[in-house]
Amino acid sequence: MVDVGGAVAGDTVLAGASGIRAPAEVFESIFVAFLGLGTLVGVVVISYTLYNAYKYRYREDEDPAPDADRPEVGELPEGGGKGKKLFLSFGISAFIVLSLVIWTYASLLYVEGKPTEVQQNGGDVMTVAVDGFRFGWQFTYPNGAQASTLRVPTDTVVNLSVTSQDVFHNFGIPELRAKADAIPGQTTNAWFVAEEPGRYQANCYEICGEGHSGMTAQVEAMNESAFDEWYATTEPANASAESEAASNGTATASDGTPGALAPVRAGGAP
Ligand SMILES: [Cu+2]
Repeated sequence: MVDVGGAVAGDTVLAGASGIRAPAEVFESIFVAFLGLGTLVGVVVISYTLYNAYKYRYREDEDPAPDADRPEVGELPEGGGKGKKLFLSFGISAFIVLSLVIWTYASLLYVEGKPTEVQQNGGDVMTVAVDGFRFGWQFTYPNGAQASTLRVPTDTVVNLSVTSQDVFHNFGIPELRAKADAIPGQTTNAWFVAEEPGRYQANCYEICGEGHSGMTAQVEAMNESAFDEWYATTEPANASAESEAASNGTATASDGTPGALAPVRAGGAP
């Protein structure tokens, strides 16, 4: 059950087609484990309390336990069997708590180190730079292309390298369990794997001004082939600015109508 370094059998149980457990799955299993154990402990403790409250209820006619070895002030209660019960309950609690701490910590280490590990093993990691500004997000792809919608291929480790151009922001895609601070002059990383094509919403999670609540971005997970097709049409931000400027020039020179630009823009990268 303890998943140190991510090479244990638990790794494959919840893995998608990418063979990599996404943070969403890791956090889901931590949540389910804590919820399950918390509920179990709650049921046991409350039931045992109620059972004892009933068993030792006040009865006018008799002392329910005449020979009971009642605790005295300044003495540790021994309970049944010279403190065995106490020892057992402390022991089980300590075991459960320690197991949870170790398992959770190992899971978090896995989430922290996975993109690096995948890269070191020659796997595909797509790193996208995320730039926060008041009030929006800009995504820069490995080829230098920029967009305001984050398009990603499914079943691929997407590593977000998040920073900010002005004040503190925080980039988060709740459904994919990816979230990172956007701090000017620093980069923070978060990653995710989108297993199914679909649309998600990214939000800002750091109050940053009057436009904070509208500081959202669309995230679109596409089939790998659809993504490749789209990605092939993108070009570096500088290059597209240059080519636009160039076509600007020719358009203006040829007929002098700014309207002639429209088809050029429509055909370019979104
Ligand atoms: Cu913000």
